[in-house]
Amino acid sequence: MPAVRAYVGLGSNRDNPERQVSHAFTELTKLPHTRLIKHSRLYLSAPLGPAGQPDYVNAVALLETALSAKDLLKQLLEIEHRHGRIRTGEQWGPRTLDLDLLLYGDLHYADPSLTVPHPRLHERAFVLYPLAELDPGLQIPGKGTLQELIKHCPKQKLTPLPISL
Ligand code: A4P
Ligand code: MG
Repeated sequence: MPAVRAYVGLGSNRDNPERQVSHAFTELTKLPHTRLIKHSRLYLSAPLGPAGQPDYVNAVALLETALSAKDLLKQLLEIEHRHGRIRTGEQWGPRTLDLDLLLYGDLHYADPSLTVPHPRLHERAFVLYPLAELDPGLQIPGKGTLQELIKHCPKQKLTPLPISL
């Protein structure tokens, strides 16, 4: 089966976020018909959304997968579930683990159950900078070059965390 390069955004701001994200990397290595090629550093980022929630830890992973985009997203939602993610209904509220399918090859597709590129990717420093760490020359289908998006992205507090051994 031909493999597609897919980028996954990881975010957590509850229950030891660094550990949640690191553990999620391990889970990504276990997905069927999928390889974790590399991941960015972990970043501490100011929350977008309701005030009063803790800072997030964010990162991006690059996968090579033979799963369809829908099957891959299903697997990602299952990992979220295993991390104790409970959807409270509060939009952009705090979460133990959020996995977003940012890009799936050059697929450009919009449906409520799956939209790629992720619809808010271009306005989020916590997604764009880790993506640039992995692939600075990336083209975002329907949105332009990653470097252009970074130039126009709203400023946000974003600090790489030291790599723990
Ligand atoms: N869905 C459709 N397309 C996708 C996709 N490309 N990736 C559907 C993931 N899911 C996708 O997701 C709702 C439904 O969207 C899923 O069932 C799936 O079928 P959700 O995770 O319950 O919704 P959500 O994450 O609460 O809402 P939303 O609007 O997706 O939030 P985001 O965009 O994920 O943002 N601030 C900082 N600093 N760092 C963060 O990581 N994250 C958020 C959440 C807000 N503020 C943040 C951060
Ligand atoms: Mg989400």
